[in-house]
Amino acid sequence: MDGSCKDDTTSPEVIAGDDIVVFEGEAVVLPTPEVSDLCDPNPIQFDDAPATFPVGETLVTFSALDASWNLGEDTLLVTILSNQEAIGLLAEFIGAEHHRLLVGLAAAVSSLDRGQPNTALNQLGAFRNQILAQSGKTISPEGAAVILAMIDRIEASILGS
Ligand SMILES: [Ca+2]
Repeated sequence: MDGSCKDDTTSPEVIAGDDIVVFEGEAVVLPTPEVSDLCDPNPIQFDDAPATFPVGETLVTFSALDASWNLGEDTLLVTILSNQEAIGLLAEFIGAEHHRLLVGLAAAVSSLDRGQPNTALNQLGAFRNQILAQSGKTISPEGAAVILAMIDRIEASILGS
């Protein structure tokens, strides 16, 4: 440390990283924050992330404490979407003009609301078949590919939650 660090009054700089949005059955992988300090090469780091994140928004604070007890902080927001909200995003993507397709998604949401994930998975499977049948017809192949990938992700989330 050089002379200017005899009386360090500058807090460590903490950069938490980007906010996170995942579905409820998916893992939350928090980034390693970037921490630097003008004087202390190795500030003590900690955060207040819960062991498991509830559905909804959780603000996580990353902190760094240097050898002179200066505290630096930064936050990021973790948003956990319920599987019903995930299906809602898919419905939004598909669009109201395909209202006949959306019936199957609404049924899956109702099943999840009633606590019947296996029924919801069956309904999503039927929905997948509808999308496959409409690919290249009322839905472009590119659009169908995006929808099918989202169905895969939602099914995995339901199985994981
Ligand atoms: Ca410092």
